[in-house]
Amino acid sequence: MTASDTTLFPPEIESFRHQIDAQLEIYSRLDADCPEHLREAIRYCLLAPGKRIRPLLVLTAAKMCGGDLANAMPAACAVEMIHNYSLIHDDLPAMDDDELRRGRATCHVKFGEATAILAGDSLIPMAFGILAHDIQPAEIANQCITRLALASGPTRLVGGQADDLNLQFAASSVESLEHIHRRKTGALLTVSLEMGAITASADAELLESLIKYGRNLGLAFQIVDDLLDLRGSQAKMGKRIGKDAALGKQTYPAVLGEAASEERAHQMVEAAIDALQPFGEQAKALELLANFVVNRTQ
Ligand code: GRG
Repeated sequence: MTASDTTLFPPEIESFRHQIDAQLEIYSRLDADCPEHLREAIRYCLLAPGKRIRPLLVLTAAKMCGGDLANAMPAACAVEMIHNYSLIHDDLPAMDDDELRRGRATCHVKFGEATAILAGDSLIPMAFGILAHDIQPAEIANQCITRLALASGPTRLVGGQADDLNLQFAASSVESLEHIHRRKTGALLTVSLEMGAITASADAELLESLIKYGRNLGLAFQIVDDLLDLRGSQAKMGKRIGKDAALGKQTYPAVLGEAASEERAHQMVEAAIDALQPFGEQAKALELLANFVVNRTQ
């Protein structure tokens, strides 16, 4: 089963998901110098049925800024690769120690820990190589590389994950929770929109409006993730739930309560949609994605 075998969105967005899946399949073929076991692990994770939210944000932003989708597709695949590496490593025994992801055994359960580490490792240079090689012109590729490197590095994705894992930094206020999640969850969502806009050579106003949308969407996404961990369905989510509470982890519902968390997620989505005013009617697809994020059950 690939991501595109499930229907989550209206047809025009589903058609993007099919195109993303097809391109990820091509990018993960890899030549004979890649050991078979490693290739299999990379493809098992990358082609598993994820929602593809980040690549959809890249393509939708590019389209709204009048860009060429073929030039945005490498950025869409690159951010999905970075996201997948982070999931593989997050699931390892040294981190979250999870056995289920996207409805299947996690990478280390299926292929062993060493191969899972290497599959995650592989996806990072693959992502940056694709940006460098497949986006034109070189100046645009360079901007995408710089922004994705920042978003996935030690001050954003990796730093947010490090603080989240470190009980010394256990968040106890909304501010400290947001500081973690702007980096751990928000940075990759926001850079997806940035790269889409950049591949379309968008002006500063459109780029800024997308960044604002991304920041709000990122927080809403995390709040909903926390709520789903509390009351979602494991079958639908395709991963173990109820773990945050079992670990006594500080989450939005733990800090704010369920009702206030839900309200905050809706406020964030409204703020995200509000930020799209410069796009007028063109904003519809991102409005839809924001509403999907807040109402999702998986
Ligand atoms: C290992 C550097 C490093 C970072 C890990 C991925 C991650 C950071 C943590 C996973 C824990 C978690 C619940 C993060 C919050 C939101 C998130 C990234 C959820 C998973 O993303 P989805 O829902 O997944 O888009 P799919 O499978 O649909 O792609």
